[in-house]
Amino acid sequence: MQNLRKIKSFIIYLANKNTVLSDFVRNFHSSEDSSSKTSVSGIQKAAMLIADTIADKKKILLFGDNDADGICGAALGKAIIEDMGGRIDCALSFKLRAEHGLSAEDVFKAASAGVKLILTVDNGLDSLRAVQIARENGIDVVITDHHQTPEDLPYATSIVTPFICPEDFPSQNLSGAAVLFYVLKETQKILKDRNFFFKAPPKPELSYYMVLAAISTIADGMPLDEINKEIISKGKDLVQKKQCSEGIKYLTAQYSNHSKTFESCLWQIARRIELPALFNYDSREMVDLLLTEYTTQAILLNETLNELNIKKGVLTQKILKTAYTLAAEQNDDNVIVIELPLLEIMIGGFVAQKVRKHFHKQLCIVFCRFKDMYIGYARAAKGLSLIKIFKTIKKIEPELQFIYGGHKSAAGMRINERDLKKFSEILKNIPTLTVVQQ
Ligand SMILES: [Mn+2]
Repeated sequence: MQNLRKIKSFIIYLANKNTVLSDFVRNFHSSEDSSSKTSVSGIQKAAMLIADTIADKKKILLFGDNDADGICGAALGKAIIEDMGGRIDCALSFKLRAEHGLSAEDVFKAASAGVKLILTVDNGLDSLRAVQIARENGIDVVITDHHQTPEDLPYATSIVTPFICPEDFPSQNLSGAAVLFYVLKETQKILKDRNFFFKAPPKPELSYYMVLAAISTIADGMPLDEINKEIISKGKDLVQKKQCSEGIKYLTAQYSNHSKTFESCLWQIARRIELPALFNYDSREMVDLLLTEYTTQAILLNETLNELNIKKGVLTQKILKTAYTLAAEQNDDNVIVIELPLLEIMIGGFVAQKVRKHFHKQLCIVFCRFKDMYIGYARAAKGLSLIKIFKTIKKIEPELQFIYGGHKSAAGMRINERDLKKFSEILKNIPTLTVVQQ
């Protein structure tokens, strides 16, 4: 059994290096016992697994997306799990990878570091291959996410999203960080019921970290329903009472000078902490920035962000100019599809949205070539669902090889070099996009 697992891992490793092997791997997997693949959704199962891993002193890898929501989620999760006595490593995704979110490379690293449970925040739903590799290596995977549900779910040990298990959440509009917050709240309850904390639950109380959920809610532009309003007002309250980390105190003091409201202050913090990822740098220092108890560290990290922000401004102007010129040639079409050279800065989503609005289009996709594929950043007008549009294209042309994920009006995709032209043709010819309206 042990040998079989090793052979499987090796084949998957090879497949990672060589795409020709990927079909073989797919067939190899489909012959397996399907019972080992079953995912159970719901907070209870996820919280139980996390609680067991903490209690057994086994190592957890918390894996966040590299945007502000994912970074806040990683900070919130790291702090809460550490407070509960868990052993935890933290990692964030990179924009320039063959896969969005958790990738095969991340799983191999985790396996060699002795990780027993991978817990995702704000990503994971589309990480089919990475999750499969983790399970093959005896690593449990708990996915917490808030993106749209894809057609094929990964074979995680447990999956928790407000769409897949709505009964577990007070709202469907939660940010990724807030989803994790509810999972960890349940985890703490389980450990408390088991008397794991002896006398009292750990300090600070969970609500201390609510400001991180508040930043992520604003960062992702989540609809401000009653629950989200409550999260933000709790965050505001904590900041006013100075019940937050020195990092948050410093950032809110810095950015409230330029902001009329608390929400716009959070918005500015969110855009700042995303800067390293835009340059494809590791975002882990941003987790440190949010959690640090040293003002000096906050000052130094914020200075680095200021420099990156200036660099971003210069590059953005240059890229937008090119994008507008290319888009102007397609002004008669319903949909704009533009290709930019691999950007020095990953602002494809921002450019797509700018172009879409500037040319009054319902949909715009910006593609950047990366190795033998294209990474696509799509933005659509409210009322459309990009996920449904991509599903429709898959139905029209099942031969096209592309993967996608995200939200209704902001989504990402990866497509084979040879399929890009055909994909763009179909997309441009979907009749007025009405077939895919919500
Ligand atoms: Mn998110």
